[in-house]
Amino acid sequence: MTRLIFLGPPGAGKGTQAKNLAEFLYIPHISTGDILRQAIQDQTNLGMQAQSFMDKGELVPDKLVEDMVEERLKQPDAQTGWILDGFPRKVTQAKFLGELLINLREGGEKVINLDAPDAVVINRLLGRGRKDDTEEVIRRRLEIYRDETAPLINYYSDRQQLLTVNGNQSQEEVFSDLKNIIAA
Ligand code: B4P
Repeated sequence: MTRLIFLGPPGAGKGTQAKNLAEFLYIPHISTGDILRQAIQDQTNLGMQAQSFMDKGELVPDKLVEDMVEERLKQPDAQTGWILDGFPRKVTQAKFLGELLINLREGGEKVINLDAPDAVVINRLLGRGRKDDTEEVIRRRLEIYRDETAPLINYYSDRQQLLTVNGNQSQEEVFSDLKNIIAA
């Protein structure tokens, strides 16, 4: 069973590659960013609470995201594997996930660290132009990535779960590297 977590700065290609890899492996692509954006569009309670954080490039409070991930991982289609994209984003969320997977009797998840330099990701995100893709908000997201998310690289490396892929290549090259690394 394949359980993968995508780590990396905003714009490294997590969403892009996680979607392609999930289709290739016939497992669900679970993107916390996509679920939150859908909740905002549907004006649900969760969406209304998350919006101001996302607009500023801040992380949405743990409890909201953790409840959302727990509910999603308990769905029938997630019983045969999954790709988590955008979660965990900080050590507290990683600890939550570790405990949740023990409770669900799941394990063996691998973590893919997809990296790319700041200048490259800033350019990509400015080119995409989502609501939270303004230069000021992107810089804030990168700062949060460095402070909160990058420590997860050591966290998962210490647990021998980390695989690293260079995100500063064409989408096809990254996808090819990903297929090789998960097959190895
Ligand atoms: P996300 O939706 O996860 O957004 P992201 O980190 O900016 O990356 P994304 O996956 O969208 O972009 P990608 O690199 O694929 O998070 C958005 C917000 O949601 C966060 O700021 C936060 O507020 C909230 N949130 C989400 N999860 C949370 C959590 N766990 N806890 C708290 N808050 C949470 O691609 C970017 C662009 O690059 C695209 O245009 C793509 O086409 C292009 N691209 C990709 N690969 C390329 C390549 N190889 N070459 C050229 N271009 C490429």
